[in-house]
Amino acid sequence: MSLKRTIPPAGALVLAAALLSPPVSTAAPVHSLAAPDISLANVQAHLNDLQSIATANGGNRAHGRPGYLASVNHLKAKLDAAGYQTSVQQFTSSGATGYNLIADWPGGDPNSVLMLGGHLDSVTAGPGINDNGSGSAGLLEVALTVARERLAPQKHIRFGWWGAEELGLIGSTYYVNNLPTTERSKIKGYLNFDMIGSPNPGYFVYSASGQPSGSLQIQQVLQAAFTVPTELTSVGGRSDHAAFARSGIPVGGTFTGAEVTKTAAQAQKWGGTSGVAFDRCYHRSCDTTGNIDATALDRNSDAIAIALWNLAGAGTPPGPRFENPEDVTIPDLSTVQSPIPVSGVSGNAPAALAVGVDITHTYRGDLVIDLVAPDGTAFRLKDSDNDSGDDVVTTYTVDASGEVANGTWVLRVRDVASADVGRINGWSLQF
Ligand code: DPN
Ligand code: ZN
Ligand code: CA
Repeated sequence: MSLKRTIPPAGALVLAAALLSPPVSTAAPVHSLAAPDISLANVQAHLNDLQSIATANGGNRAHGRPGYLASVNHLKAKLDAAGYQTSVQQFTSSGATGYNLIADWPGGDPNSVLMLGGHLDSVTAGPGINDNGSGSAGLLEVALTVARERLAPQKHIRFGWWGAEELGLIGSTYYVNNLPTTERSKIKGYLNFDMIGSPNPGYFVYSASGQPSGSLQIQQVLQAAFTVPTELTSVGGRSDHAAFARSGIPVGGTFTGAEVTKTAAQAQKWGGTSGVAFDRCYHRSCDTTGNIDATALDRNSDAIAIALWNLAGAGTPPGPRFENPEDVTIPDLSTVQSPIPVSGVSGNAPAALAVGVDITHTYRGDLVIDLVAPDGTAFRLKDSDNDSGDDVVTTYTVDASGEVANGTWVLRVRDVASADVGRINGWSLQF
């Protein structure tokens, strides 16, 4: 509800503070969950690459076979080009050299690491496109998206692609067991993605039950990342999160099902075929690019990004927002102000204080607009000029990092020329 006032005589200095009703301040502790969409086409392209690597190397990407190291080198090149710090960790298993690929995204708190991973090796029977080209490709595309977005999260982000999972979680166990205790304690969470594109998919999230404390948050973030209903599953020791869990690191992950058959109830809620395995080609030669459900792959790839963006503190949660919605008339050749009292914000204002201004005017070139900090420091938002357009409806960004946040901020509007008038409809401060 706006209150109109009589316009005082022209030339009068008007300090028409809109104090008839107290300014409304609305704190908005809403966190930005906005993770970017992960391109399904790009994930599928990574799967095609892995299929080609298998085809060119005897039909598989298994530990100790050339298709495995070719897979590592392929991913490493993409990650290096995107700005990751990569390393290849070697180990020996069953008389053959195995490799873990580790990729660190520069930045973030080195003492607080969020790690995401999955195994890159296949069984010898086939190319391992769902198991686990799918998790590997989803993770790769999320990593490349982090780079494209120049993400600067609170936590340090690290990805791992494990070798020799199919021989008994060899690579991931080697990695965890060879981390110095202090490095292990820096890892605040590990998310595992092993089989995320099953052709007759289920939507499973690793249950936090029986896992280290802190796992429940990961479980809940992953559950919330899906628009389809999910079921909790106890993956137990069947994938690479197990070594992390044994070290007390919170773990979680997603899974679209392997050799187990889909029930009628599951087919009801997820579609697909009941009485048939989630993945009929599990550990078989037919685990090719034809063995992927694109929707499941898409949803799970997006879920990886949503979990990362949330758990890494990536979306900068906006600070509180304050506004004064009261109308203040702007007579000719006058100065008017509208206050916003700010309280409950600790420390200084941000370097990008967003000042939303909504002014109706018949000739905005008349207006000089300042934001005045509680201590009287004025920030010029707009000067007068010959701009004959009307109204000023915009958001200015002010570096107010030198100003204490709490106190009364003022929008000061000066009309410097005759013949055109207007009013402040309202304004806001987003900390
Ligand atoms: N660990 C998987 C494999 O590589 O065979 C299968 C699996 C994944 C089973 C996740 C249960 C849960
Ligand atoms: Zn697997
Ligand atoms: Ca005027």
